[in-house]
Amino acid sequence: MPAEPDHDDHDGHDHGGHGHGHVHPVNFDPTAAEPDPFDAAPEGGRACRIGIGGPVGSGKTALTAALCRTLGEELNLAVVTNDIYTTEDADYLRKAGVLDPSRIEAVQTGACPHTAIRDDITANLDAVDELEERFPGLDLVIIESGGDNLTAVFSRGLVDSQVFVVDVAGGDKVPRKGGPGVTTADLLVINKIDIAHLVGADMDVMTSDAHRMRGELPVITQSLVDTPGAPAVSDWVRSLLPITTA
Ligand SMILES: Nc1nc2c(ncn2[C@@H]2O[C@H](COP(=O)(O)OP(=O)(O)OP(=O)(O)O)[C@@H](O)[C@H]2O)c(=O)[nH]1
Ligand SMILES: [Mg+2]
Repeated sequence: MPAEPDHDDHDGHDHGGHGHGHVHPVNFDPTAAEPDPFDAAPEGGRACRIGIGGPVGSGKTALTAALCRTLGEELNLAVVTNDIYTTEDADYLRKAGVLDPSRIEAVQTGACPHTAIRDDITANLDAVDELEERFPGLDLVIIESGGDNLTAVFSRGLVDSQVFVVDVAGGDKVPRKGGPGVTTADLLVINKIDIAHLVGADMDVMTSDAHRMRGELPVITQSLVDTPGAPAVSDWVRSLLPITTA
């Protein structure tokens, strides 16, 4: 790039201005692309953080367990769970033996779960820091939100990418009801398709509504009963991580 003209202001200090009435940050590069909010590649070598949110009982913990089983051998992995009053989900994951118990941290939110993943993320950031200190070189931290409603999404200050899990039991209307979880999450998972026929949920309607609401963003339908390793979601997670040559 050609050298820029002298940026000094009258007081002799360089404030990054360049003579057209406004100030850019010191390293501003007008030719650089805007940062992609959906790019999960972590900065500075820290662990990639993936949030898993969605309504109560949709299968967030079951998906977290499946990802631990499938990816736990190949990745340096840890989990943070969120529950309102208990440590139920962390206890479940520890008991299920999906990961070394010390790789699982529980946050008790004490209030609406979305507060702890969106508004005041301190407790979750502390839990992630704790895990990163305990396990240097972590590749991935999965943060499971407490069950909430269709408006609950993670702050981009907490996670690099987020998965929103809905299930068929709520009826095939759920995707078209929208809300930021359905429309903006980096991945929408429609879970429990094995029981769709029992609740009269039409999978064609659910998937076409989901794609209509989300544009190019991906949608995965799955049953953790039929495919307990969550292969499609595991592949999606792998696609977010820096390529490693084992
Ligand atoms: N049939 C069927 N049941 C499932 C599936 N995935 C999860 N479940 C069951 O659904 C129930 C709720 O699953 P969880 O993983 O605890 O749901 P959750 O979203 O973590 O729930 P909260 O954290 O309480 O909001 C459990 O009994 C699971 O075994 C699935 O694909 N098919
Ligand atoms: Mg759970």
